[in-house]
Amino acid sequence: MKKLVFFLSLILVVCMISGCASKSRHHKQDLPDPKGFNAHFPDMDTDGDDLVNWTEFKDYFPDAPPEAFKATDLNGDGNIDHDEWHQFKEAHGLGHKE
Ligand SMILES: [Ca+2]
Ligand SMILES: [Ca+2]
Repeated sequence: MKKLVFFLSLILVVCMISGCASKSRHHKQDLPDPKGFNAHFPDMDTDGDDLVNWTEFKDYFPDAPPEAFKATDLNGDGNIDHDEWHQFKEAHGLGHKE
């Protein structure tokens, strides 16, 4: 639970740094706008190995700090796999169409 709170604050910071509020319409005041991270996995996985490494992540989200990548890489193997990405999206209510 503590981890989740940390993670959510991290996303908020990431959101502010990357200025995602300016990219997408901000209508929910109670949540950091996670739409800046609502990417399709294959769009980030540019070399098509079904894993998103830090370089690919950084290419896709140039303003993202390493902490955001580490937080998403749940098992800490240095890559974000499909499952981890989906868990990240679900944690932010992005897994389902609104
Ligand atoms: Ca890849
Ligand atoms: Ca991983």
